[in-house]
This record gives sequence, C-alpha cells and structure tokens, in this order.
Amino acid sequence: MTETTTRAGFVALIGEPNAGKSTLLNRMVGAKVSIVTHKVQTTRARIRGIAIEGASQIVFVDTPGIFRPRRRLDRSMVAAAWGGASDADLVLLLIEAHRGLTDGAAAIIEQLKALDGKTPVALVINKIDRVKAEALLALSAQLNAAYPFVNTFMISAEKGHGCDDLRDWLAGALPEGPWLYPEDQIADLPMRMIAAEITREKLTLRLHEEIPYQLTVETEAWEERKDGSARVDQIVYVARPGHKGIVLGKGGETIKAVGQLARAELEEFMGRRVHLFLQVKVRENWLDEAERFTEMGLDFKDGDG
Ligand SMILES: Nc1nc2c(ncn2[C@@H]2O[C@H](COP(=O)(O)OP(=O)(O)OP(=O)(O)O)[C@@H](O)[C@H]2O)c(=O)[nH]1
Ligand SMILES: [Mg+2]
Repeated sequence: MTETTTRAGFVALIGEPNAGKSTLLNRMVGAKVSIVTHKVQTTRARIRGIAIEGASQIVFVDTPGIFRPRRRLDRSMVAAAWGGASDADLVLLLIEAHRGLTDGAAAIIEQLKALDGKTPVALVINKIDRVKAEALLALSAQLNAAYPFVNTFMISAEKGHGCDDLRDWLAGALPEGPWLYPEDQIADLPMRMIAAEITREKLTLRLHEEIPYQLTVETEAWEERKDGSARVDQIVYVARPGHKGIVLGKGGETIKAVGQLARAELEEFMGRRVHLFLQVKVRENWLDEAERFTEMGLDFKDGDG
C-alpha cells in the first residue's frame, strides 16, 4: 500500500493594484472566480480560489491591490490585503515586469519587512509578455536585493507562461496536512457575492472615471425556480444623483447591456438559466455605511471617511 502525504494551505497574492493578482488566481483555479478589469482597484475584498496539484490543495487568496488609501473604503481594502498576507502560509508578491520597482512596490516591500518575518514570500514578476527577456534578470536582481524572497518566478498570468512551474513549487512548499475543502470546490465565496461581482465587473468595464469607484452591487434576492433556473435581483448603489442616469444610460441602454453581459456570464458559471433583474438606487452615504462593507466582505474602519 502506498501512502501519499497530503498538503494544504493558503497562498496570498499581494501587490499593487492592476498587477494581475486576480488573473493569476483565475488561471491557477482554472475558472473565473475573481473579476478582472484593466482598471486599478478592481478587487475589493479577499477572494479564495482553490486549486489541486497532485496531493496538494492550494487555497489562493486574491486580495485588493495595496496603495496609499484615501477613502474609508480604500483603507478597508488595503487592510483586507494585509490581513490576507498575515493569515497565509505563503505570500506571493506580484510585480509588473514593465513597471519594475515602483515607489508603490517599494512601499509594499518595506511593509513586508515589518510583517512577522516568518511567512515566506516569493517574488512573482508578472506580465513578462510585455518586456524583452534581457530586462528580466536585472529586475529580478534588483528586487532580490531589496527583500530576501524565498524564490523568484517570471510569469505571464494572462498567457500562462511560467504558471505550471509556480504551481508545482507551491504544491511542494505548503505544509503537510489534510485538505481544507472538498475536492470539487473551486471557490469559497457565496454565490450571491460571485453574482454581484460579475455585475460590478461589467459596470466597471462600461463606465468611466470615478463612477465605478463610487458604486457597489448587492444581490438582494435569490429565488430557485421549479424549472431549474434562478431569479436573481440585484441593486446597484450609486453615490451621486447624477450617477444614476449615467448607469442607466439613454433609454436604459447601459444598464440593459450590463445586465445581458452579467446574465450570460452567470449562466455560464452556474451552468443553468438565470433571470437577472438590476435596479439602480442613489444612496449618497453608502461609502460610510458599515452594512455595505459587510456585504462586500470587508471590515468597516472607524474614523472619518
Ligand atoms: N499583458 C499582460 N496583461 C496582464 C497579465 N496579467 C494580467 N494582465 C492584465 O492586467 C490587468 C489587471 O489584471 P487584474 O488581474 O485585474 O489585476 P489585479 O492585480 O487583480 O488588480 P486589482 O484587483 O485592481 O488590484 C487586466 O487588464 C489583465 O488582463 C499578463 O501576464 N500580461
Ligand atoms: Mg484583482
């Protein structure tokens, strides 16, 4: 009889906004669990996606980008990111190859030094498809001089380069122990939250300037129907009366297009029919309401907004 030692643990993905953390999580899990846009500050809370490699169960923890927070929401997001890092067995710091050691990345490295010092941190240089190979060695040397990373990977989360090596290494680096989730589970996030995130992604892609940063989406009601479909009701909260009209669009065309895209993606994710109903509400103080933060999976930070 052969005995296999199982391994399991949490791997936190941290980095500046837009570094490609959510893209990497989705690639590792093999499904779209966390939303992705070309805009900064897309992810707002910790999102767990689960991958299995051999006898190891790797629980990836996507986190919001780390930046200098201004608003209350920003502070909660950055706190969630650092919370994810300190609870993890392993941390991956993502750096964008074409941007290199930015001030923001340097600030994260300084804060990593102040962390417990026990959690191993590996360096992941992402988006290598955007630079010439010659530039990577110098960047890796510069970053490794700034922090004692336990390992360095050069990847393209989008194209997949280097991702198998990274996954193999993680599988062997996690602590021995029983798996933490059933083997068919790929995410640890309630379906109603995944559904709200999908809608927020479509809104963020469609709307400009500050509007995506001043709205939130909540799933209000979820009804299972006898024919196997689901009826999902969501509210889009906007912070300014003027934003409502923009989110609706002329004759409601914007919200309609967003709803169609979100419904299609939700149906694909769930593998069944969905009837999605979106309602837009002005709630000027939502960015200062503890309940909105709880709905997003964030801790509400006291003090001025
Ligand atoms: N060229 C290239 N683009 C990438 C790669 N990985 C991610 N991107 C793009 O980078 C952008 C940001 O990706 P995300 O995965 O949302 O980044 P993030 O770090 O989760 O961002 P926040 O949630 O805002 O902190 C998207 O447009 C991705 O398609 C890569 O390997 N190569
Ligand atoms: Mg993200």
